[in-house]
Amino acid sequence: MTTRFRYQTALAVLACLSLTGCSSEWRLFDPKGPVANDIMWLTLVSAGIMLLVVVPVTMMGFIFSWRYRRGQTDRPYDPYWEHSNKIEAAVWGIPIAIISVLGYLTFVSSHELDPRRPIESDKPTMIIQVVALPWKWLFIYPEEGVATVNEVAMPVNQPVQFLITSDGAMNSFFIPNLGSQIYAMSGMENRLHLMADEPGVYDGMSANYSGFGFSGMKFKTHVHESEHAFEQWVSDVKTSDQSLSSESYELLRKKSRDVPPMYFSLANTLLFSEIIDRYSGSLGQLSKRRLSGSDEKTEEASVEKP
Ligand SMILES: [Cu+2]
Repeated sequence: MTTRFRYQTALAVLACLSLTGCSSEWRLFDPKGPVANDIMWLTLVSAGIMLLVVVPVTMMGFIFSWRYRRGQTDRPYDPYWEHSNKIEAAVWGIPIAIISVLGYLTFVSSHELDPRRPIESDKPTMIIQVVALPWKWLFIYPEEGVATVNEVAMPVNQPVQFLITSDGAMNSFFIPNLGSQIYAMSGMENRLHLMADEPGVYDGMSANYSGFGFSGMKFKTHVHESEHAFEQWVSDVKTSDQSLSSESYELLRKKSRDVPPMYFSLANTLLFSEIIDRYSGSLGQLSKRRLSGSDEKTEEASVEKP
């Protein structure tokens, strides 16, 4: 590598850093809810504690190589030196102290930030069911009787329980401004509690590569400024001429890329559990048959006869 090339590379890296720095792209450090806020502080505090080792060691590298450099005369020269209680205390004591503090923080925050732990609030928790489809996100609001694709909405300061599954490949449900990512897996129901404390529109994504159309598998999270505004949104969605039933779901679950937001009224309130059941053993086979309308029962009945 020539000096000139090195210089140009350094400039390019600096330019990239200055372009991304301090913008809203740093979503993990721009929390809009209690969970994301706790995660940000946990990250900063842990990184800070670990820097207690990195910074002094880096400085010692420079200081020692200067203090004990060849040719200096005011420091003792001791080539047979072999033990120091001070150094032993530092190299064992500091790591033990750091691991203890980090261990304590990890233990406490693992319980406090447990995705299954409901968020304390005087409001009842709202339920949103999430299905990762190839390659789009389906959101079902069982209580409101609506469903959306690639757009999710909630009122501000409303605790939300997301019930998450996948109909196909594994994905990862993630709204960086609101906190914890969690996996979406077929045949399973994962749970995640989140709350937004500031109205706005936040990006959502999958944090787990799932194939060809993955890059377009994004959604917007609309945090409405009041419950009233959210109810207004729900009634807007309800007026959609599209309805989500077991039949229309079959069309929706087909592979498609870069899907714009879609609104549905919800015809089948049990759809979410039927999607999970598809992947789980005999129950799955039954619901699959019920969904497809085919009748293989006669075949099985004849097998059961003695
Ligand atoms: Cu799992």
